[in-house]
Amino acid sequence: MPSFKEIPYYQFLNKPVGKEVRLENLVVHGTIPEEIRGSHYRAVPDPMFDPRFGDDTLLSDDGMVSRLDISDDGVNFEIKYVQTARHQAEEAAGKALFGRYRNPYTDLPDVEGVDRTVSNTTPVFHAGKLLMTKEDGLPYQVDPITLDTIGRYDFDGAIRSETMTAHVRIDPASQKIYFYGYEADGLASNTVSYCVADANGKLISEQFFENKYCAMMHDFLISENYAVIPTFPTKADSERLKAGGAHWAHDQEDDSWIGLIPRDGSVDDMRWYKGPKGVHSFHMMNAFEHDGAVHMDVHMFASNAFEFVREAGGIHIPQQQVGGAFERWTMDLAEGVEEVRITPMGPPGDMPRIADADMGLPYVNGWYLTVNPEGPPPLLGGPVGALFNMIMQINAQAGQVVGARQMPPAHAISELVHIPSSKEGHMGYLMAIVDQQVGDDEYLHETWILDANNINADPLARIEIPHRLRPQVHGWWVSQDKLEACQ
Ligand code: V55
Ligand code: FE
Repeated sequence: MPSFKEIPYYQFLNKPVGKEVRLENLVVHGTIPEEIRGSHYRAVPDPMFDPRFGDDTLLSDDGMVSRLDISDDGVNFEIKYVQTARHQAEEAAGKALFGRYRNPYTDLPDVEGVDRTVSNTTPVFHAGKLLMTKEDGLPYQVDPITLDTIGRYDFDGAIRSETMTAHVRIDPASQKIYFYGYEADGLASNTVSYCVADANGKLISEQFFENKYCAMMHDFLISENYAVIPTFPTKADSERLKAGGAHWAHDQEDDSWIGLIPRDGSVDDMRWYKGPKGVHSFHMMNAFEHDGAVHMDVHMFASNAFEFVREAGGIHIPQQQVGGAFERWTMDLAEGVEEVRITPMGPPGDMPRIADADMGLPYVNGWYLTVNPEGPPPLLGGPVGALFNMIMQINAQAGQVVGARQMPPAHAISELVHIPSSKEGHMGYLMAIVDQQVGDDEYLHETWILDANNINADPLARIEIPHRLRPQVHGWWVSQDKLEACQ
């Protein structure tokens, strides 16, 4: 069994922290605006035990839930493991029991039938519940105040899908939550569930459709009338899994597809549009309808952004050479149109963020992160090995990048959350964890709060987090009002 110390992926910022932490009365530099009261939740993968295999573990690390709580009484920080069945089984055994990423055939026989999901991708807050999601299973519900795990969440027994992805979309007007699960009825299956729950979290619709192939469908979008379902040719295969191989292999030669489902209608009315061959995207910024078309703004890559997924498909492209762009994909609703139309909007990047109030609607402001090829070298860490060091600001109406903030040398920035402002004409606030390398294996961490009206100004506030942190995946902002309403 390889140890963390021998696996390149677990070095630098990716070194496992391996424990729960609570820190109180954090030091704040500057002033936290009075309208920022609430909690910043983050999903942080952090493995408790050395993995049984060394090469594909980056997405299988144990999920932890992190909360930065900002109130009139001060700022506190806490991080706890999500008590998944998998985490509990391994903790009881004192070692890793599960095998390769999404391949149960490689698990030790002791854990046959135990839920393999690690709840490490997005903390989703809806209808007063905090759900820790991972696309290979159902979420785990966590108490938003204590961070204690309540249990596996199956919508009061209503959901039939075996999976729910980590990217959901909440309609700002109705507060309905739209989501889906792929491999919905088993490993490497083509069956996808499409689900809607109402503002109270009650599942009101679950339908199933067959996809073009079994694809890694990480994120999707809603527009006013459609669910926008992207399919890119990163594929699973049962035979490969049975032989103990990789769950995913990218296929550079197959088509990508966008499916439009009438958002509150039937999957039988789904319409498909063909996109370019071989491309892949993890995250989409927003979709909206305009001039008889559905537009989606998306972070596209020329291949899968994960090296282990490219390599499994025999694609040997060094990480820095994958290539991509921030693009607008347009699906014309006129009869007879069968292909997407693509317009470039900006340099490649990822981790898009918009205001919750803009979801699915024509919008102006959006932000994302990138590694500036002309900037200082990025910090090492995160799932692809290099961390982001630049914030990009877009104007979606103009269809272009309108601003950028370069992080200082030896700094990295994690995914932003957006916090709305009640002030007229104010674009709100952006908040994220910032890492700084101060020695070979020494780091400082702060939460920065930026004024979205001027992302290049000094942060309004910097909150010191005096403990080693591992890079997060996604985050979620929940206002104090919403937290109090669920007590
Ligand atoms: C991603 C992350 C995942 C996963 C699949 O960022 C894709 C992409 C942290 O888990 O399981
Ligand atoms: Fe994601």
